[in-house]
Amino acid sequence: MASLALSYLNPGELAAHIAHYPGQVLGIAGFGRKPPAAPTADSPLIWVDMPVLDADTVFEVWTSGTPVVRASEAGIESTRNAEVLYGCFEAPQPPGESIESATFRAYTKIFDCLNSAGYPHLWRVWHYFPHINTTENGLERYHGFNVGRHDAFVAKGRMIGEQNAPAACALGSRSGPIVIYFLAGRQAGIPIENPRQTSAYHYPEQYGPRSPAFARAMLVGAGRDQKLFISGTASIVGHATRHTGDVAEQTRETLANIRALLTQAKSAGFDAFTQDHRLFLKVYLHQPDSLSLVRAQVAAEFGAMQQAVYLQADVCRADLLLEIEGVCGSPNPSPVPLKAST
Ligand code: 3EB
Repeated sequence: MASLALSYLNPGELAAHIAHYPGQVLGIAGFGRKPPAAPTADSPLIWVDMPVLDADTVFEVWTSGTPVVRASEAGIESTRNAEVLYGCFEAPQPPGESIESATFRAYTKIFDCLNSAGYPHLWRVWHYFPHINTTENGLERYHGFNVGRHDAFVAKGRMIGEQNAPAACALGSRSGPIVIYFLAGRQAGIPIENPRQTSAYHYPEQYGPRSPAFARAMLVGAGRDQKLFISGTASIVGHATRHTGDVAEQTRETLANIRALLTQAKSAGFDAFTQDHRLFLKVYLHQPDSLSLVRAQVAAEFGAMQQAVYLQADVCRADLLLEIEGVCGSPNPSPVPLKAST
């Protein structure tokens, strides 16, 4: 996307970034055990209670190449430029309400927001909520989340499958509400599936009564401004978890899945290894003491093109020791000339 770039920043870098791109920050997600001091009132800011493994706080910052317009509707904080809309909100799950119902309400709100704003194509969604592997009302909370998400797609006339599923991830936070942020476009992206894996929306029932509504990756934009969103990726082949209990082998399998997605995206017209493209990764580890091992494997696989942040989280299947998400593209929001030269 011409008008979309990602940075992972520490608090000092965030202040400098905001000063450098006034009016162009689409949104900020802060990760850490403590709510970060709000660096600006000008951009949507959301916080996820999740330990960062090699720092106190990390900010994921989405920046536009052009000025953004801000809105707040039905509790969703959003910003938009000509092509992309960023939104974030906290979906509470009040005592007595199931996660299915809270998720259904949340997704209904997202689709209403996108439809009315005119950015109907959901590209990428991040979800964080506590106790993701805990059983509640007889259903694991991640499975309940999948029921609510699925039912909202159906209720809003978005059939789940290749044309409608966004790239996504869902991770267990330490506390708090369901935190959701997303990117949506005026134009549809190209969904990418992984030939090594069963599409998640075709998972058999053993993984829950409704299958997860997400695509393995989503390719958006054109030319040098393409971006590839890689969903949460783990040690799954077909639909089965591989290498239970072995973090090194799970990492190797996960990296093979990411490689497979880059190859698939290449056949769909994406070239990850040209221009100034970088691979931004968020690596979620179940066990913090696996940090140095996993970090070495990730660096060996992608070398200087990758930049990764390491977080501690519960993954959507209790037998997965890690999950990696990625964004591949140019690190800079394309500067748009303010005036034609005369
Ligand atoms: C989601 O939105 C994505 O089933 O292969 C993360 C990592 C997720 C792996 C998988 C699912 C998987 O539900 C969650």
